[in-house]
Order: sequence, then C-alpha cells, then structure tokens
Amino acid sequence: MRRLVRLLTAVLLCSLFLSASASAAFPDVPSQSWYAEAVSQMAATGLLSGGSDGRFRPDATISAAEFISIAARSAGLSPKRGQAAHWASGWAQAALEVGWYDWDELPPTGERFNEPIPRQLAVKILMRALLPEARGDYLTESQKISDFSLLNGRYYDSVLAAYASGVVSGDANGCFRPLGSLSRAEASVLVYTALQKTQGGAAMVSSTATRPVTAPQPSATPLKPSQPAVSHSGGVRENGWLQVCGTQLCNASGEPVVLRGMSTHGLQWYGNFANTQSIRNLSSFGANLFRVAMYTGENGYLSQPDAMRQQAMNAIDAAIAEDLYVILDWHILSDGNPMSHVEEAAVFFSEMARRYQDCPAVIYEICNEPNGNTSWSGDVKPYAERIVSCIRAQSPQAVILIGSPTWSQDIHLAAADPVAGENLMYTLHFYAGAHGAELRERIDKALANGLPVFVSEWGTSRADGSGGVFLEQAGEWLDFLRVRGISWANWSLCDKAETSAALKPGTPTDRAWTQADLSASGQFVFSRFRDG
Ligand code: IDC
Repeated sequence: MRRLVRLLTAVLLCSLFLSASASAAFPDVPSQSWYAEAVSQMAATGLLSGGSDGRFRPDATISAAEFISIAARSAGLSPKRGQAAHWASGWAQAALEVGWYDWDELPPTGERFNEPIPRQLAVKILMRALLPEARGDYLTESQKISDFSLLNGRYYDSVLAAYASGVVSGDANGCFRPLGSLSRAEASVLVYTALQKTQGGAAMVSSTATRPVTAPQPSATPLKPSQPAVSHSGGVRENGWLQVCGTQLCNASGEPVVLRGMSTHGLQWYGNFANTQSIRNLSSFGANLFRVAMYTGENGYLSQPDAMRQQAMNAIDAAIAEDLYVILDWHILSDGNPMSHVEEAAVFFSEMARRYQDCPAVIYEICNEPNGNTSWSGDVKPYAERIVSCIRAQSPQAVILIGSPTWSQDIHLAAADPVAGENLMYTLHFYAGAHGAELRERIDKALANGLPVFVSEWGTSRADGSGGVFLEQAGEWLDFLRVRGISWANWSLCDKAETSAALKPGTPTDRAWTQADLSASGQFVFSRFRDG
C-alpha cells in the first residue's frame, strides 16, 4: 500500500510540476501571496478546488472533510464506494481503513466532518498519507516547539516527524498550536510542502539528515500565520488578567483568548445603550467584550469632563458586573492629533487606572483614531509613551491598546518602531465597505514582525458609518480575524438610523432583545460573537 501511495504520488507530482504554467487562477488568491504557488499548483492537477463561485476562500477555515479529501487525493487513495452520507464519506472511510486516523478522532458517521480539523490531526493524517516513514528525534524536535506541552501524546510521532522533515516549522512564536485550526491557504501549503518532500522517494529523513530536494521550496513558513490553540471566549471570571504572549492575547494561564463584542456609539449621544440591560443582552448573544467610546471632541469629555467621566465609569462598572471585558476608549476623532490634549489624557488615564487597578476586566484604549496631520514617530508614539507610563504607574499589567495615524490603519509604522513595554497591543480599524485585502495584508506583515494587533473598532458599513451593509466583505474580514485569533469590537451598539448601528431605530434598552430588534448589521455581527 505504501509503495502504491508513493508511486502514485510521484506520478502526480510529475504532472504537478509540468502543468504549473496552466495553473488555475482564483480571483481571491493574489499571485504574490505566500500560498499562491501551492494553491495554483495543486488546483492545476485537481488535488484541490475552489467553490462554485470560482473563489478559493484562502482565509476560510478548512474542515476535516476538505482536508481529508485533499490528503487522500494527494496520496492517490481512492474513495470507498457506497458511502453516501456526506460528500466526503468515501474519502474518510478509505483513510480510516488504511489507518491514517482512528475512529474516535473523526467518527465515520460524519457529524464532525464539517468542523475545523485540529492541526495535530491534520499533520498526523498528512504524515501517514505522504511520509509514513519519516521520523523525528524526540529531544531535538520537541525543543523547536514552544507549546509542546499542549500536544497530545498520540500525535508526538507524526508532529515530530513533520518538524524533522521540514513539513512544519511553527509560527513566528515557535508555536505549533495543536488544537488550532488551519485556513485553506495554510492547509494547501502544508500538503504541498509534504508532497514536495515525497518526490523521488527521497523524503525519509531524520532530524539531522540532509535531503536532496529537487522541487521548488515555498518561501514562506508553512503554518504562518497561525491560529490560537484554543479560542477561549469566556468572560473575566473564567480568564482573569489578560496578557500578551508574542502577538496573541492570552488569559491569565497563558492560553490564547479571543474577545468579541460591541462598541458603544458616542456616550454623549447614545449612553442609554451602555446600561446594564443592554450589556446583559449583548452577553446573552455571546459577546465577552464591551467598548466604551468616550468622545473627546464633539461635545464629549473636553466639553463636559465630569459628566463624561461619570458616564464612562457607570458603563465600565455595568460591564464588569456582567463579567465582560471592557475597553475604555479615549475617542479622539475631530481632534485628530492625540498630542493636542495629552495633558487631559494623562490626568484622565492616571485617575481611571488607579480606580480600576485591581480590576482585570479593564483594557485601556488611549487614542481611538489619530488622523490629519499626525505622525507616528513625532506624535502618536510619544503620546503613547507618556500615557502608557501614566497607566503603568497605577496598573502594572492591564492591556493597553495603541492607535496609529490614518484612523488607526498605519500599524506598519508602529511595527517598524513599537512602543517599549509589556501587554501593549496596536489597534487596526476597518470598515467593510471601504477597506479590504490591502489592510489585511498589513495585519499579516505586522504580525510577522511581532506586533500584537487588536481590531477595537470595525463596521459593516462604509467608513462614514452609512451605506451597505457589506456583509460579504465583512464575512471575509471576520474569517481572516478568526484564523489569526484577533479580537474585535463592532461599531456600534445604538439605534441610530445609520447602517452600522446594530439595533433598529426605537429599540428599547429596558428589556431583552430578539432578532427582530437587530438591524441587518446587528443580525450578522451578533451571530459571530461566539465562533467568530
Ligand atoms: C461615526 C458615527 C456617526 C457620527 C460620526 C461623527 O457612526 O453617527 O456622526 O461618527 O461623530 C470611525 C470613528 C467613529 C465613527 C465611525 C463611522 O471611530 O466615531 O462613528 N468611524 O464613521 N472611524 C472610522 C469610521
């Protein structure tokens, strides 16, 4: 059987490399992307395909069924006949019978076929399918995996062999993230890399052997960017003090955590939606994050500091009581340069950080969206250094979110010159009707440079809060964020007659909300709190 698999693989590979120029082009696979080669080569030989709309959906999470069918095709395994329960039943049954995985890992009855395949299982199936004789030395290889303790022992052999043979090399933090999922792009690169290692039967490696590799090597790290091992999405009681590990937000135990929820609109206008009942409603739909947008301009804090401070504290206290994490947002907007009111900000954050110093729920967002004639190195960074030190004097470990010029889109500037300190993250804001692949690419580059990213505001509308809604584009964004374990807050929790508002005009704040209360945007966003 193994011989047969290898023979078939070799035959497939020949056609694979010969037909490279005739590769299938997907409109959503940029030719310069790190996965373009893998996707186009494998699509060209029928090892994988896109959706009926012709798109590949590189950021979508790959399901167990999709992964097994690709691995099986790549290894030349034929689907078992007469298995009609699910389109992938024949592939899954055949793979089960040749021992690529065990019954309990993926019951052939199919109820978990459409779920994401955990990375550890994907690697086991792949190694058994394509490189069954590869081995890795325990001591050498386990040292390369910084989250090795999360790996279930039944996957040791396959994962260590995958590291030893160069099929997997971990993410920027050296993590394998065994329970995390894979995007379709990552899975394609993973299988493609393994296929290359099989060529000519020269793939049987040890951790020290040098291998003849005749096929072109993909230039990017196979499992990059990666996904958190576990997406804890519980509240503050469950997760405690947050911390930033590498680029990932983690809970007090160091496990990856993802926060998802809503931002208020301006407290000075829609503060009624920051009451206990509204926050409870949000939580009942699965949110674990609430953002308190305290405008500075536009009749906000700078005009009425005592009233706005009190309103912000009431909102924070209500969120804490409901067990949500809560972002205190210094919502600069018309006052584009945070330096214009750095003194006021220093006083405000010193006071708030003292008040909430024992409270793990509170996250500080120190400048919503710098804009206008504002630079990173001359304005936002020095502002951030000043305010971070004010907060740190009171609250040594709370997570602090830092904006950037161009309405918190210039994270590349922050990545090149970050603020010193622990538990700092950088905000990226997007509106689905205005921003797309270019900003997402910026996120990936920033992550690759080690910059922790938090999407503390995004909308389903155009950037002015109206138009659309652009749910398809918003879906692409959320898939992208989920795969990367990035937390988010949507704009906004109010009933204003603008498309970005989550509630229909006239929605009351003194009772539970039903689907009928939610706007088109609200219905979409609220359905994504739990699973992204
Ligand atoms: C918008 C509100 C809109 C209000 C306007 C000015 O949706 O009702 O009239 O602010 O106060 C942001 C800002 C956020 C904006 C939002 C949509 O952070 O305050 O809210 N947006 O324009 N950045 C990009 C978009």
